[in-house]
Amino acid sequence: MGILKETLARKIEEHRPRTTRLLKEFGKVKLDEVTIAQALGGMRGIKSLVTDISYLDPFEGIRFRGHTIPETMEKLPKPPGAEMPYVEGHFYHLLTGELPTEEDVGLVNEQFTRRKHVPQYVFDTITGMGKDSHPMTMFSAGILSMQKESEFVKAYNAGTANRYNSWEFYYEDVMNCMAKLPEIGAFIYRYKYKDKMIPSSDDLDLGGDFAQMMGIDKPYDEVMRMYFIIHSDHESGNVSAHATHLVASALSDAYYALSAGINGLAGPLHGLANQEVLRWIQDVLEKMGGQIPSKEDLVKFCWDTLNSGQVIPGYGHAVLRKTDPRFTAQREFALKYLPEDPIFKLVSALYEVVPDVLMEHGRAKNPWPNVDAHSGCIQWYYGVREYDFYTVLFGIGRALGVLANIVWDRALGYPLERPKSVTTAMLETAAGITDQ
Ligand code: AMX
Repeated sequence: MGILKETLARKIEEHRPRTTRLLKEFGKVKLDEVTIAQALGGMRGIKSLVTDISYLDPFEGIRFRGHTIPETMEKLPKPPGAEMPYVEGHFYHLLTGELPTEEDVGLVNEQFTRRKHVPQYVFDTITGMGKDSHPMTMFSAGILSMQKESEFVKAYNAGTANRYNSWEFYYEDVMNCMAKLPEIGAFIYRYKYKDKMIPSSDDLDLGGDFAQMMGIDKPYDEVMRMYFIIHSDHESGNVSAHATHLVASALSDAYYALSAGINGLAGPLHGLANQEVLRWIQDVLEKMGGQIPSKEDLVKFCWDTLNSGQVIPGYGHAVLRKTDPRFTAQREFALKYLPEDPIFKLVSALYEVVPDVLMEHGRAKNPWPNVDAHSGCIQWYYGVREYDFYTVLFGIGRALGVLANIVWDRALGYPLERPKSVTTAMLETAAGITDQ
């Protein structure tokens, strides 16, 4: 057992009695009540999922293992001369709940290096789909193609996986899968838009290696460290996290589960919003003949979008009720590294007008920007202008959180997820409606 797995085993042993006690002694304590509006409204706000890996406060934003984004950035070890922490250290933090030392980071990096070789059939699966497939379809299919490698399935079929040790096989699958995702992502980019693949290097950290496989110079390595960290987890109810958790609850292995989560991330109301933001911005620029629009023009474009029945991408959130700190982290980076960039200026100008427009529109509960309002602009600046690729970057980051979560799901014995549905007639009866 490697040292990371040993630390995790210790943490799991320490944690299990807490869950067991809550279930045995306090199982009947009420956490929430469900209204008809919630049953019809996408289960917003119903407290019915448990994770200790991250928590999303509507006003403060995300905390990873109790740490805000600025605290996370400050406390995690960083490569020499870098401002952004090692992604490997963040993964250690998500998985174990402990802040890693430099040595711990090295151990995760070593694990990833040992496990990162991507089998040729994964590339064949992706290229076999043709270049006209969306990058998220390629990414999901690439992940799913590796399902036959699952250590959990081997143990399950051999009868050696049980309620107590299943997490160990999930852990092996999670580490094997996570180690390969940067190369699969970079391969999709290079295959679809560039001429040839750039091989992975064993001497770099995850962020640095990803940047060099993309073929982009510094400080793109810093961009990607920040990017993967801020996109990693957003508690359990969002579509990608919930889909991964739900599928894994059937004891489908990590490959099946992550592929499902990635499919959810590919929706325009979720992760695909980052592509939609850039598409929308390009549309605005095209209509303006390449000129930066005035404030009045922007207000008009916002209303045109709303009046045509579309949402303004990158704004609003199901839980957040203030500017997303993931937006703020990227804005601070952009103010430092690309303050004069025209797309950044446009993103900043939108930040000044969209909230007022959405408030006047009166529908969105949260008129403030989310993570996706900013992420494309930084990618564009560093030369990744193929915006339909952006959600793959989100997906590599999101995998860190959702994969850590399914290891803990098995460790704490969370069962098959199976909420109850009712009929419309039952809702009417509950509401006391008698005239139907
Ligand atoms: N533009 C226009 N209308 C919006 C809006 C926006 N950015 N955000 C919310 N609304 C509308 C909703 O469509 C809904 O309209 P309806 O009453 O006609 O059905 C109404 O406001 C109430 O919605 P809500 O309760 O505020 O939001 P929600 O929880 O239903 O949805 C979200 C949340 C993110 C899907 C929504 O804000 C949205 O569509 N935003 C734009 C897409 C986006 O940026 N998605 C990325 C979110 C972050 C992420 O997951 N990556």
